[in-house]
Formats: sequence, C-alpha cells, structure tokens
Amino acid sequence: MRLSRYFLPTLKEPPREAEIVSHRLMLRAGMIRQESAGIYSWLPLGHKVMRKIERIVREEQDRAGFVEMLMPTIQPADLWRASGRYEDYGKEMLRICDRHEREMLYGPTNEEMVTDILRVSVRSYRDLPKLVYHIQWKFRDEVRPRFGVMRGREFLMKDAYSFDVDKEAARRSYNRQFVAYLRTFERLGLKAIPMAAESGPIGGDMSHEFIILAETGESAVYCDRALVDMPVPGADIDYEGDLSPIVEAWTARYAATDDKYDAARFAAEVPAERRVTARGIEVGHIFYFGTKYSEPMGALVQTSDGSQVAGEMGSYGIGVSRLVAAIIEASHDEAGIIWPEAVAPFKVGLINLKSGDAATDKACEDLYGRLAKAGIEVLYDDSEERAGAKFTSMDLIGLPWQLIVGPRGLAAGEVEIKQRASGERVTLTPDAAIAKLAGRGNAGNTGI
Ligand code: 5CA
Repeated sequence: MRLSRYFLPTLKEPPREAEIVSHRLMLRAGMIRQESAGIYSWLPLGHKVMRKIERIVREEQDRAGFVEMLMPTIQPADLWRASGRYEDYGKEMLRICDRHEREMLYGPTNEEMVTDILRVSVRSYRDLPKLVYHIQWKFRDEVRPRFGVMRGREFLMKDAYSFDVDKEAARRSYNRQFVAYLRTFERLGLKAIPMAAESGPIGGDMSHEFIILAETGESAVYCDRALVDMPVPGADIDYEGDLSPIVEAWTARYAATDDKYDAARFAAEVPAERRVTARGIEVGHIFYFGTKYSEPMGALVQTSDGSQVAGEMGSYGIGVSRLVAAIIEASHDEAGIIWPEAVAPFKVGLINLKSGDAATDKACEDLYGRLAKAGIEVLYDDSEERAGAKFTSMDLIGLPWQLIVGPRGLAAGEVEIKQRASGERVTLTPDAAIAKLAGRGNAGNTGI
C-alpha cells in the first residue's frame, strides 16, 4: 500500500481527552475516530489490526471445535422477558421501539437468542454437544464509557455458547474454551492469566476472567508468578482428548481479581517472592451457568434414560475491539506503538528518504514490487515529507520492520533495515534486505 493512496490521518499533538496511552496512540496513529461517547469509527489502520485479531480468534475457536454463525445486533424484548433479564439489565440496555411499536433492543450479549435457537432444533442427548460462536457488535450503555475502545458503548465481541446434556459434558466444553483462550492470547503476543471471577449479570457458579497485566488496567489483581511463566499448549493440542489436566494446572495456583481476592489465602498459598500484585485488563471472560436460561426458556433435551432435562450451558466472551487497545497497552514505547508481528497492520514500512530523486524513487518502486510479490504487506511512505517526519510517523504506527532507502546508501549499493521493537539497525544490499524481510537468508532473526 502506498501512503499517498492510503487514509492515515495521524495527529502531531497528543489529544487532550485521552487518559491512557493506548487511547492516545490510537488517536495519534489515525486508527479510530470518536463519533459520540464510547462509539468509534474504525479508520483503515485500526480496522486492519482488528481484522487480524479477529482472524486469530476465529482460527482458535474453529480449532477448539466451535462452529461460527452470525446472530443479529437487534433483538426482540420478548426473548429477554422469557429469561427474566429484560428488567434486570437496567439502563445498560439500549431499548428501541420499531415502527409497529414493538419493543426491541441492541444486544449486549446473546444467551437468550442462542437458547431460543437451540431449543427448537435440539431434542436429544445424541445431538449434543452443540458448540457455536459468533463475532458481532454489542451495545452496552455504560455509565462512564472511557479509555477509548477499552470501555466503549459499542464494541466487537466474540461470544461462544455451549449446550450439553449434563454437568460433566458442560465442563468439557468449558475446558475447550479455557484452552482455546490460552492459545488465542499467546498468539496475539499477550500473557493472559485466567483468574477466578464473579459472574455478574451473566450468572452462574463458575467463571474465569482472562487478564493481561498492565498498569492502566481497571481491576487490581493478585496472582502467583508461576502462572506468568507457565507454558501454553501448542497448536497440536487434541481438543477431543482430556483437557482437565491443563485446566487444573492453570487453576491450582492462586489468581484472583479484587472482587474475589482473599488476602489470607493469597499469603498462605503463595510464597512472598512469587506474589504478584498488579493491575490488569480483562480481555476475555468465560462462564458456566448450568440451566439459568434453558430452564425458564424451556430448552429441554432427552437424556439416554428417556427423561427430559434442561440443557447445561456456558458462554465465553472475548473483547475483540478491546484487544486492539490492550495489545498497545502491553507493547509500546515513548515513540509509539510496537505491534507484535501477528497483528501488525503491515509487516514493513518502506521509507523513501528523498521522494522526487529519480534513483531513490526507482529503487523504492523496485523494492516495493518485490516485497509485494513475496507476499509481504508493505506500507510505502512515498510522500514528500522530510525524512525526520517520516521516521517519527513510522515509529508511531509501530510496524515491526522499517526498510529505509536514501540516495547516499544506494550509491554504496546499500539500504537499511530497522527493527521497531529493539531499535536495532542493519545495513544490507537490497537483495539481502528482501531475503531478511521474507524470513530467508542468514541476515538475522525476522521473528519477534
Ligand atoms: N455473554 C458473556 C460471555 S459471551 C459476556 O457478555 N461476557 S462479558 O460481559 O464478560 O464480556 C466479554 C468480554 O467483552 C469482556 O471480557 C471484555 O473483554 C469485553 N467487553 C465487555 N464490555 C466491554 C466494553 N464496554 N467495551 C469493550 N469491551 C468490552
């Protein structure tokens, strides 16, 4: 992509309204624009990152055996009356009336709708488990939307739902998501720790929040350092096998958010040198709530002995749009964002130090074409800006690699590569630079 054809409205000055670094950087890097409190447009750079996150989330959901579907954003109020949550949800629910005076709402979550979908078509234990998910916009009329997309009113969520015949099977479905979350966050370059949590308005008696440690996190968290260093299951994990040893290993050690924190237990169970007291960002939350919705809504299944029981259910959320900000909180410096390669909007930023100079332009065009041909995503700064301004904005938008091309280097047959994360620079021939960025050759490690 040529910068001249892209839409990247970067800001020079840090915006005054932004209180946390991710919000400031997202606005400065031209990723989002606020349309009204807690509601944002996703500009091309922000949208590209969000799509990459979504893809990783989707791949890991599929791998865990959940099937994708798509439910609407607008739901009829009657569904929520059937579960008893229409009144309970209070002012956080955005209520809408259609032209026929029918009461509707913008969905804050989808337990009722999924239960309704499954109750009419799933009849027997033989049809179970049913494991589904969707990635859809939600609306919660938060009293105090803040921190940009971290706590928005409109936000993108992956929400999955499981429907099983008994508690034991429901536990297996819960474990699938638990393991899928460990893998998802690791692939996103994050260290997320599952913590015992309150289930709040979703309900149920077992729930874990997945929290990443960051100074600007909204909740205080307490955990055993051993969890920070615990290895995450690989891509070859067998989701049809017994996942309980993994879940047990991750839940055996102390980890809790402030609403479940027990100072005496923390002191007794965790040796002083391993006690981590920090702040955290909730990037995912999983719930087992049994028959909370299936019972009042009559979602019954026949068991193997012929009796009718209400389905055992769970729901599993990931804040996809929140993750864009959470990754920035976890990975930035004074100059700007440092994208982990897996979610970077482009892998390489190509900087032309002297646009208008025939030889430099030609060399850049050539490198741009060759990188594109090698399947590498490049953002080519072909603008007339000064070199200093180009460096500043490339550092701000945080692409993992910068390929810097100027007339002096070219005269010596050389270009420069800078790794954004380490600041390390190497001088190479154009051929070697392409090979390094394509992950070939011996010019260094291209993985972050
Ligand atoms: N129905 C359940 C699971 S599907 C549910 O709604 N869970 S939740 O309320 O915990 O939300 C799931 C995830 O969405 C949270 O972990 C968080 O990452 C994200 N999220 C929740 N509220 C917001 C918000 N206001 N802005 C951005 N992301 C949010």
